[in-house]
Amino acid sequence: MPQHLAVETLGGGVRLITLQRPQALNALTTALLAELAQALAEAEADPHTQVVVLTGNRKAFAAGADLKEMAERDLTGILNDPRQSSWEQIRRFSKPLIAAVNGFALGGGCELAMHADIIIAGEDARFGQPEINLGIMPGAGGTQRLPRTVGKSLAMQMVLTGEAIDARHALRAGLVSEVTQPELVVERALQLARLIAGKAPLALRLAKEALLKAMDTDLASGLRLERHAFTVLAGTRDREEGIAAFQEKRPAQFSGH
Ligand code: DAK
Repeated sequence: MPQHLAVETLGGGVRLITLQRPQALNALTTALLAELAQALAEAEADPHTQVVVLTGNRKAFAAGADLKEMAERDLTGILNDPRQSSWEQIRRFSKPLIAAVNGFALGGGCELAMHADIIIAGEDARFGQPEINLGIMPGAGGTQRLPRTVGKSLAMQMVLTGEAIDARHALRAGLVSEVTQPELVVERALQLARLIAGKAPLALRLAKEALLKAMDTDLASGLRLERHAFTVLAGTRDREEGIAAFQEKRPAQFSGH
């Protein structure tokens, strides 16, 4: 049983993971990250789970790495750090992942939100990379994902000043796709999750892979991957079902084959 998060299997192919260290604004300890990586690995292996929603609480999604733990830990061995392999496992999650963010998403918390495919934010959400204030810099992808998402100037501003941006700014910058009232964030994320979970699993997986590829490759390679993925899907039963359902004016029943 995880101690620092709650995992709920909801109907309709959706799983909800809630970070639960409210006393420390969901700061990411080694143990919490390991539990999260494990929870995602279980969701990955479960054929009935198509989409995962990840959330925190009203005050914080996550306020970054746990600074009490970091004070005791030698950062020079980052490559052998157990947190590194948890981050890598989180990165490899291949089903759609939606972050529902209220309050602080700082440092590793902002980087965790950026591991999600879609971010829905409450009006009071704040995104920032304050590591520079601690004499360090982002270590879980912030310097790479942030500029690819919000552009160079804002990414530089956030990382070099350590100042956070609010939800509206994050929306304008493309870091989040929707802003809602704080109390509706999880509900909206679950609504999207249920919508996505009804689609063909293989198409979801390959579409996610192709879209992520767009963030880190040249156009020609990305288009090659897209063509390849499209060809794979063209041979699936779910494609036949999708087209048949359209013609028969009924909802498609996808099987994942
Ligand atoms: N760690 C531990 N405890 C934290 C915390 C954190 N990051 N953030 C908050 N808390 C705790 C506070 O200590 C306080 O606990 P008590 O003192 O009451 O026991 C409680 O949560 C409530 O916080 P505050 O009293 O400070 O609440 P405020 O509303 O006044 O302020 C705040 C909220 C979010 C502005 C403030 O708490 C704050 O500035 N927190 C620190 C933000 C931060 O600097 N985050 C860490 C960035 S460094 C790695 C990959 C990634 C990373 C590291 C390694 N590898 C792959 C190895 C990432 C590094 C980072 O994220």
